[in-house]
Amino acid sequence: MKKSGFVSIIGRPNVGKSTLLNQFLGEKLAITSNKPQTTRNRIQGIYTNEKGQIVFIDTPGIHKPSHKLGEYMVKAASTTIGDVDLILLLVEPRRPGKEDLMIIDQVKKVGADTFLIINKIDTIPKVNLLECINTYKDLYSFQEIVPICAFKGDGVRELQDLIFAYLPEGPGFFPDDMITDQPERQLVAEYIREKALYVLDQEIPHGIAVVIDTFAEREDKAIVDINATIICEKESHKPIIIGKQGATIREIGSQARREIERLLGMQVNLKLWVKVKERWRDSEFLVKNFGFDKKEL
Ligand SMILES: Nc1nc2c(ncn2[C@@H]2O[C@H](COP(=O)(O)OP(=O)(O)OP(=O)(O)O)[C@@H](O)[C@H]2O)c(=O)[nH]1
Ligand SMILES: [Mg+2]
Repeated sequence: MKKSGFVSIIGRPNVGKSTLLNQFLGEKLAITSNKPQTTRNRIQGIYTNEKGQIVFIDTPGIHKPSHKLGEYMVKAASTTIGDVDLILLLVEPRRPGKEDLMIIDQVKKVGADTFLIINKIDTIPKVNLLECINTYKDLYSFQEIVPICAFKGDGVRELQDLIFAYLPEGPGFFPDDMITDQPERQLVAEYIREKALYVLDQEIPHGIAVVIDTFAEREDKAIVDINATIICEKESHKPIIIGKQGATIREIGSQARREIERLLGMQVNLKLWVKVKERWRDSEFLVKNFGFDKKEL
């Protein structure tokens, strides 16, 4: 009998949740960066093999929100906790911080099956790992504790077997060849945001959103024309995003274009624009309009 179920990946910002999702699926479904609060929406990734189907839900990092967008993100993550067959709680291999403890409290309340996933084990000596495991053991009776290195893939295969062992029997929820619920346009917007996070420096990235204005395949040629706008929060950010004679935005555009072409398997003509919407992250109306799920607001 095949197995199937929903598995939520939760944890504080920047622990490697999206990296793990991508590693599982072997595709870039969720953008990643070294800056916290990269993921803003719930992202579904579907993994199917001969054993059955795992529907992963990558979530925004849980933190203390300071604006509407943050509230939305934390809600999107927290509501998955009670709704899934299994929770993967990701942490870094060191002593738990305030946010880790807060998340464990939430997990305790629901009492759902939870694996503790200790990620980034490449960053510490092995002896410290044991200490870390023991500290976490005292905090909650996790069903399993699994050390991994998400970006190299170490431990991911073992984790997959453990997940199947815990999932209930049943048929898949989605077609075998489906790997995500995200529309192409959304993936494209996210790829552009990832490159902006990468190219821009510290302060600006948190305040940007990317909106796809037009997305059209030409009738006579295998070319897609895409117009997208990078929304920023301050007038003073605009020239930084554009750069000297447009150098910065050109760099974001050409890095994004290469990945979008790989995704769509087609030549892409990408045009990027920049617009200012002051304090959009604090505006319910604007957060809604930048592609976030209205149910969560
Ligand atoms: N050294 C090391 N770094 C890792 C590992 N896995 C992920 N990272 C890095 O950690 C950073 C954060 O990764 P993400 O996958 O974006 O983290 P996230 O938990 O999804 O973050 P949010 O979406 O902001 O909540 C990136 O720079 C990754 O390359 C790992 O196993 N080892
Ligand atoms: Mg993420």
